[in-house]
Amino acid sequence: MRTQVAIIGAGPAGLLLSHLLASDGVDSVVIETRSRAYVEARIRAGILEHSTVELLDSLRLGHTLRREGHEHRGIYLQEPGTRHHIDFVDLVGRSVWVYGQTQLQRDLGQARDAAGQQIEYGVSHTQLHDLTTDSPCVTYESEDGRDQRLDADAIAGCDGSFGPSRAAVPGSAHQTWERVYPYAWLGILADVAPSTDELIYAWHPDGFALHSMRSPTVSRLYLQVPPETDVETWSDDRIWTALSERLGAGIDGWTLHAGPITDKSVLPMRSFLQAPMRFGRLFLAGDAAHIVPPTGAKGLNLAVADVALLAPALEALVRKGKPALADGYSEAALRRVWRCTHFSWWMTTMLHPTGDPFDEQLQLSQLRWVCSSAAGATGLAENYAGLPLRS
Ligand code: FAS
Ligand code: PHB
Repeated sequence: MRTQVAIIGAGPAGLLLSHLLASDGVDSVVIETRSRAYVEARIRAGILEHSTVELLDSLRLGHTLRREGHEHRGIYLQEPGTRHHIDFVDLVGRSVWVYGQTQLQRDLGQARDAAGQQIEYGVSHTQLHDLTTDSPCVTYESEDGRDQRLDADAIAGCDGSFGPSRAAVPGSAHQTWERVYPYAWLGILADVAPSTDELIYAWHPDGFALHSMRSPTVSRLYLQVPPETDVETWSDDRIWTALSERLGAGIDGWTLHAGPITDKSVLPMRSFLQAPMRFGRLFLAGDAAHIVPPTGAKGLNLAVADVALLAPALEALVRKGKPALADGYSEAALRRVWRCTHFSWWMTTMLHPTGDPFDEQLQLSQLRWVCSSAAGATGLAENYAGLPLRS
């Protein structure tokens, strides 16, 4: 087969990129190792930045989001006894939307179906070849067991943190940065109405807790646990007790409503970045190039920002033979990636106690400054609600 852009990975980055390329008249083929059902069922991100929603609206992909999603003005930051609302709309005029990645994945899949996009699910043995030529290709085994070769003008590595694209860049041609945090998140999905109107990020001496949600009847909550935690050691009762203590400590008149837990998992916390995000005709986007801890709700939104930059660069390269945008892609993408990497690290290290008394006083001082200073609150709001895509 031949196409203009071979896209590896049918997650948010890969599907949105194929949509953006098609709107620019560029053909692509998407190959995905998992089944469509698996990809669409993965429970991951829950917050869409202002810029992400604006982009989806501009592509006429925001209808279901605006019908089923929930716009939030801000978040609550909390320490025992004090819950403080940070109002992004008042501070920076931008809101965020609660809309699960599973729902966005479904919307993108339906839009690509309607456009007749070729997506091959269930592939294996994906390999990238001839990346430093103008005729790279991807070989793989299709679901029916046949060996395939996909020739392209460019390859988009949208295959996440464990895909082959990142590793296809020779060690001599890239630099990586990594920070592994000494804690993880235990996340639950529960069939119970949220006990809050907007997200609560709570610092507590026992550990961080986050109250998010997916709908008026489904809550999404997380609590800090040791990094190697076995999720089976946390019974439902133990989870609700810990969440209730960490989210409710000293908050008079507030209680956390418990309910049936329908999903439970432990999410490790790390920051990772590989640069440059390009090697020859291979371009990396999304988790294939960078990982952020979920505290800042940036992972999915960064993947969107990457492909919003990559699509016009690939259009200029493969349709018009103009390489300038493609040559500038990595540097432009990395400016936002490092900004979001810092913000995610800052939110994470501010809110997760490590048992070090000095660190904990610094965390509380920082939290109290953000909650009491317009400058501090505006800094958080600007980063959490998201900078304009072309910033
Ligand atoms: P993805 O990982 O979503 O997609 C990559 C795709 O490539 C996958 O479907 C994979 O199967 C496929 N692939 C891999 N190897 C392949 C191969 N060899 N051949 C073909 N295909 C291959 N972000 C937030 O903003 N907020 C959150 O709350 C949040 N929570 C998260 C919770 C969890 C448990 C995880 C794992 C991540 C979370 N994230 C969160 C981050 C997450 O949402 C990612 O940022 C987002 O999925 C990135 O999208 P992609 O770059 O498309 O990568
Ligand atoms: C979620 O709803 O899954 C979520 C929200 C905000 C975060 C992380 C996860 O910072």
